[in-house]
Amino acid sequence: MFKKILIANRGEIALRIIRTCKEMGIKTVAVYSTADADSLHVRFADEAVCIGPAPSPDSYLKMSNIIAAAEITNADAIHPGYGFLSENAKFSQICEEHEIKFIGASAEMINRMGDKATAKATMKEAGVPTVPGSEGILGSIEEATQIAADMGYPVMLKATAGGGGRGMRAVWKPEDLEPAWDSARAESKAAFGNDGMYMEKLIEEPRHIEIQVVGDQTGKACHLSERDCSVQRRHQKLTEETPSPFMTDELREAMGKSAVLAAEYIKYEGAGTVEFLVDKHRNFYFMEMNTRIQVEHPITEEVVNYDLIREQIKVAAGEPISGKNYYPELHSIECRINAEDPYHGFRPSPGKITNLHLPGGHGVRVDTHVYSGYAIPPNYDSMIAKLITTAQSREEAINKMKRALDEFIIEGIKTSIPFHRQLMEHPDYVSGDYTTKFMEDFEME
Ligand code: MV4
Repeated sequence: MFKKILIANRGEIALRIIRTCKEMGIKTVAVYSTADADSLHVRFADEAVCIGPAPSPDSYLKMSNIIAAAEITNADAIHPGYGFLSENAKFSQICEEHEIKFIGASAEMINRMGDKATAKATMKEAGVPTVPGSEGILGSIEEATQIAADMGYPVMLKATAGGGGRGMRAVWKPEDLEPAWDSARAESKAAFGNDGMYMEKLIEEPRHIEIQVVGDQTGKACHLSERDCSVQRRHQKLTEETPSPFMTDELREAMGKSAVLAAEYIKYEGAGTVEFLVDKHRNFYFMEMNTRIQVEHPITEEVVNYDLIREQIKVAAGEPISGKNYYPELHSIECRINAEDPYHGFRPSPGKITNLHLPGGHGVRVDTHVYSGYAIPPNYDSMIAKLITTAQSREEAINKMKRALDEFIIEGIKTSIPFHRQLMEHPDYVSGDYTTKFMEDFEME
């Protein structure tokens, strides 16, 4: 087992990892930018190394400084968390070359799942359901036109180097295809240096339901059931829940089996997430595979009683998984509390927290790094806390969420708490009858 792990991240996820390391008797090294000198992950770690100034490219993305910090503190592993370098193949490779265990996917795996057309082709070979569409990258607009005509509109053009909604265009009519082709390729070339595009039949009003998987070094994988992440705004998840209100036992079995099939086919090692699109007939299709721990992992932990960070560390150290799958015994909801103003287009609201009171009580978990007097730096993403409520039923989890949101006091900045409070009373949310289109019609009162 590792003796010392460097956490190459900040904020709540850095704290989350430090907590599990402490429980496992593993020493921890925090890295921080000058803007985070007073951040809690610095205080909670056994050691801390300043790796540069506030801008991420000069600190949390500066691979040389992070590797240097690992060398001088003699860390034997690096946990990247999510975001930053967590899915950076070059960083994974550099860790391997320095004989520092990267607690994440190999460079080869990151590249394979990071190229969306390759990931999809791999899944299709494995026998995982995929959306009908082009066989890989489109060679020309003529080929795109032919495939769209054969499939019928609407279709979805996607950038192979994209993901998370970037470089994607829905096309409803033949005359719109070429302009969409030109603009999507230009956007993808500019953003990723790669203009490879593929095409799929457009799935109307899909749900985003993802399956948590864990694979070990023997190539065995298990699943830990689903998370419904359909409530998103501009491809930013706002709230997630498990079990999905749209799930049935047979759909869960089928999706879980597909996710394990996918992970075992690629011999996936570590914690991963297989994302699916689910249509109104409960057909499910592979969307993307994420090779990192996700923001929303706590709701899974709460309903199956399993520490995902602990399992990531154990698997990275070569330990086998038990092999059994995990099914929700409870219902859990996560609300992402962001320093944003929901009454003004969710625009960022950085600043100093002048007063903070966190909710508590049975079934309430708050994963956060903020404290009263903490100044939120403008350099990083706006999420300041994750509020998770867990209960025997969805109705009780919603009631507990409403009560916890009412208890949650944050003064000095605007937050998305009022949005979540209103969401918990929205008829389509309460009924569970929502899709990825839900936020298009949502209005703050
Ligand atoms: C789709 C789709 C409909 N049909 N693919 C969005 C980001 C990336 N994960 C893929 N996404 C989509 N792919 C086909 N063939 C609709 C979306 C989509 C979406 C998916 C999940 C969650 C939110 C979404 C918001 C808009 C579009």
